[in-house]
Amino acid sequence: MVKSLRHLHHKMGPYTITYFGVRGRCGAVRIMMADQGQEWKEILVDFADWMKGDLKATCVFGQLPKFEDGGLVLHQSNAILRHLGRNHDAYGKDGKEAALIDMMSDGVEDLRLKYGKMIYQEYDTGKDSYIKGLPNHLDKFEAVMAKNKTGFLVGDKPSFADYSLFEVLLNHLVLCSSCLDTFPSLKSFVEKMSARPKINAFLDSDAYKKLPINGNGKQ
Ligand code: 6SG
Repeated sequence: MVKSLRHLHHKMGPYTITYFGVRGRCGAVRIMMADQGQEWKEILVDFADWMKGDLKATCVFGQLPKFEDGGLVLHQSNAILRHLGRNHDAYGKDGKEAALIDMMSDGVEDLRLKYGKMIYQEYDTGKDSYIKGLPNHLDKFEAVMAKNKTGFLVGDKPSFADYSLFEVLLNHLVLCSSCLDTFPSLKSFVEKMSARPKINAFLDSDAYKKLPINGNGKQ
């Protein structure tokens, strides 16, 4: 009995995500866990339940996602990505690579925040100018990707920053399907990441496809 329970626990993996039924701040976390061969438990929270406030009161910053690794409870999506990076050797081979990965992750976060502001606050009035200005942000990632030549931002295997960039680029391709046409290294990065067998299977799953990108239905 103990043995089979352990087996079940092992199969589930030690991870649990508690989040709204969107990709949002968990998109990259889920893709990373899938690519690292992890299984995880999903607790989907609907907004009416969230509004009751009980769960919110237990969240460190009053927000989701909440992530559990056994007894460790984490909030903040980028802290979750970093934790997975440490657990699965996706945080560089040394301190210098880790620092560069942090830098690129913060660059992705800046883009994510601009994207979120446009989606949630100014979709109708700001979408066109956002798309117009996009090359000025994407070219920075293109330059790093082209310079490194391995197909990843830093080092020669995917780090948590690559999963985060990949996911934000997928969202941007939905916003504007031609946005990578002038960025060959980013285009090839997205193609290669999408073709990694575990990512490919995850992106093809109902669990992924049923979730909207954003909480307000805009994309
Ligand atoms: C919203 O912003 O999904 N968490 C969000 N909102 C609820 O009461 N820096 C951290 C991080 O990286 C940001 C956390 C993030 O982890 S994510 C949160 O907890 C709160 O503040 C975006 C998202 N939105 C969808 C959504 C469903 C219910 C609340 C948010 C309906 C749709 C939008 C508002 C109401 Fe909605």
